[in-house]
Amino acid sequence: MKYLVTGGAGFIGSNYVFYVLKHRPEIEVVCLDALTYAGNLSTLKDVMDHPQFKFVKGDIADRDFIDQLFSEEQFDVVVNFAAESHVDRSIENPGIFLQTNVLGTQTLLDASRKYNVKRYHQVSTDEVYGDLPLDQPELFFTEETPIHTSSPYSASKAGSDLLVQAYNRTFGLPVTISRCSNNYGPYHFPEKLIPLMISRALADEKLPVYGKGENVRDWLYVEDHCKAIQMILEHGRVGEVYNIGGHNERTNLEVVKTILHELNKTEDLITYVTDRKGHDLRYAIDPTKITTELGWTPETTFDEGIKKTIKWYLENKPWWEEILSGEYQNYYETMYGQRGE
Ligand code: NAD
Ligand code: TDX
Repeated sequence: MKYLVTGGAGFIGSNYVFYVLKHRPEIEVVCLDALTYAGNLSTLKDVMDHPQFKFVKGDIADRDFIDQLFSEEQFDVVVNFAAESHVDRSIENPGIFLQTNVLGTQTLLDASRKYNVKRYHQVSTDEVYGDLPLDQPELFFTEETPIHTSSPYSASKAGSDLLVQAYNRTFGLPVTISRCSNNYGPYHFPEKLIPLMISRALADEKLPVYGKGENVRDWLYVEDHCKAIQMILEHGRVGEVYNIGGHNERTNLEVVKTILHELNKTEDLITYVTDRKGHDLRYAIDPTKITTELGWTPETTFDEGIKKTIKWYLENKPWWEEILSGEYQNYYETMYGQRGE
């Protein structure tokens, strides 16, 4: 079996590459990544010489290149992680989100059709369902929840999901879609909440909490997500959507305070800044379908996972310090300079 894993130099894609090489030695993995600001080749250094692994640099939206790659490699399975993934960037610059997330997905779907890929899997997000109110904790996202997006990012992910479903219905392409809640763990890019707060707390820098810090996210340790995707590929029903998440809800303030506590830092590092535009209030997944159909349950609780994650960031400082020392510095100034306290 030969897999194409797109976006494999990013956070979840790299963890998925490691998962497959470790647990499915019979699978050949070709990782395609454009190495945007979020893709980091050093993340893949331990698998670069693995006999079942190959890295290819390229853009999922480049039709000629994608056609040639599919023609040469004859993939059995495509797992599409490649995306612009940061909500705040989508508010500043929506165009690249449509280019990569929508047109890039379409390009991969066309090639998957032409070269008879046996399964196309789209890695999507719970953000396509919009948000839930803070005062009704009994509500959860199911696979039947209507698509109702808030940000250009989530709109672009919803657009790609709809295209994937259309290619299944219209052309019979064998597809599956997974919609996952917030991931955290090793190799998470330090623009996202958890690694941003860990790296800044370690440097005794202010921790910018949007609004009042009341928004709720349902946190999933990245390895649990990778395992779920593999179960969907091997046992999931073609044409279906599976939600992935595990009842690990926390307010942002709880998350930030936990990180400060674990690092022995004081809460006066917290600074409340202008809220994100259109900020989704609460995400919470009902994982009944994947649990009952495929037997998946998350193995790592938030309390364990956050400890493991902090340990990883402490032991792998060169990985994130290199990112913080480059172009990212301009990003932080541009994005947070305008927020004020
Ligand atoms: P990430 O930003 O860390 O990684 C994205 C990767 O895609 C990077 O390596 C980047 O170089 C690559 N890429 C971007 N544009 C590309 C292009 N045009 N062609 C080829 N490669 C390109 O993102 P992530 O957090 O690892 O998310 C991966 C996927 O999972 C995304 O589709 C995202 O929407 C989805 N997702 C993420 C989360 C989360 O909490 N991080 C939750 C649910 C779903
Ligand atoms: O500096 C910050 N301060 C802050 O309060 C940042 C970066 C975030 N936040 C808040 C906003 C959110 O309520 O923390 C929460 C999490 O923010 P992000 O890490 O940006 O994640 P989110 O917007 O929830 O989206 C994530 O989960 C769903 C991923 O980035 C998406 O790719 C995924 O689809």
